[in-house]
Amino acid sequence: MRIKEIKGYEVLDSRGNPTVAARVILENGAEGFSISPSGASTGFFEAHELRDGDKTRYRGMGVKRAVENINGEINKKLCGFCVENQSQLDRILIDLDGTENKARLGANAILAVSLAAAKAAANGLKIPLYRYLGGINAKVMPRPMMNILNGGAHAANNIDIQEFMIMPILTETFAESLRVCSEIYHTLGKILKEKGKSCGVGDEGGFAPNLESDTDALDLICDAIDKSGYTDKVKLCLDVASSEWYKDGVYCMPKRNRTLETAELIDYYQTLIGKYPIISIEDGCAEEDWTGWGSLTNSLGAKIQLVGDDLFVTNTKRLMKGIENNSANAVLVKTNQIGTLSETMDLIRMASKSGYKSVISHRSGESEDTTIADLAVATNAGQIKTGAPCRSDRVSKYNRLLVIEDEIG
Ligand code: 2PG
Ligand code: MG
Repeated sequence: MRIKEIKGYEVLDSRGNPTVAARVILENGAEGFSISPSGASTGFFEAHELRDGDKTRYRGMGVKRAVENINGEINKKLCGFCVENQSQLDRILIDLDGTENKARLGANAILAVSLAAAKAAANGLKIPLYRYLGGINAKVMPRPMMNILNGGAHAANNIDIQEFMIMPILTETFAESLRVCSEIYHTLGKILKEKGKSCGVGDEGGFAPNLESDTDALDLICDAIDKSGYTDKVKLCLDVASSEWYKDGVYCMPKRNRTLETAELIDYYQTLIGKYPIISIEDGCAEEDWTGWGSLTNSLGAKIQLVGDDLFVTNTKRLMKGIENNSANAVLVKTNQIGTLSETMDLIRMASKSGYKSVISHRSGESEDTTIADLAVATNAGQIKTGAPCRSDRVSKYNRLLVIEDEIG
């Protein structure tokens, strides 16, 4: 199955900002189409998202240059290439770019092509993407880690913690997990309404009210779980996104203007875990605070899941450092942090070999692209974080998983 043509497009993401789409067309007529997502609380060490910087278009956020790179150099290089050879195709893209962080062609351009190529191959073979990527071993439906209350960089409210998520732990199917989460989401909406709080939503579809404190948010969510009839059946997960707080060696929560030393922050988590059914904390320490991550993992690593997002940025080199230093015990997986499908799958393999869990994740800026749903099943990752049951950019992934579950049984 040889590539006939690759086309790039400037399209919009869920925040209405430009992003890159790619279409890979094969000589046999099969095609694949994919759209790169885009983050707001981006890690410093992520692959580079190429933007035009031309202030006369989209406030400088246009991606015409990245699209031109697809239509020009990338198309020229990959025309005639056998699309099933994904790792070599990704290697060619990496070498063609020639930089450490994909800054020349743009990780947004490279990723869209990498994912579209995999989809074209799957379509050409007439098999679903999860089957193409995972083979006969693709069989584990992920548990949703569902963000129902937004704060931090994802909402214009007064909450410093970025994501408050729920995870059903006793459900037997994905469909049941989704139903439970959706019911709790609606109960939370009702509670907020009764209290006269805003039911407007943040970037990932979770509610984004102004509240007294972060614990106020946790109390409301626990209340919603109880009122929905799922006490003890649903646990809580947080994405603190603390890289956003870290400055000059201390953590300053910007919205409440509260400053904590690393040890105080870990104590704060200890208190929260003692009081609430929290089973996972993401980015509990900042991307550069390796010492803090060591202490955090020593203190809490045996009790709960500690997920590295900005810390690892889906990069095997950084994950290796984390494994060697006993930092975190799980990794967040975002395809656009690294920029190719093969590198993403390499990371998941490395994590699994080292006893680290993987959580497949969306970005706060998303689209109708559902690749991560297939990726979660293909890699048997077991967990997916893809926002609230609200807004099609989030719901499309859940809906894709419902179809996959129906197919694999
Ligand atoms: C995160 C993500 C996704 P963003 O921090 O985990 O929820 O947010 O895409 O803004 O980095
Ligand atoms: Mg995160």
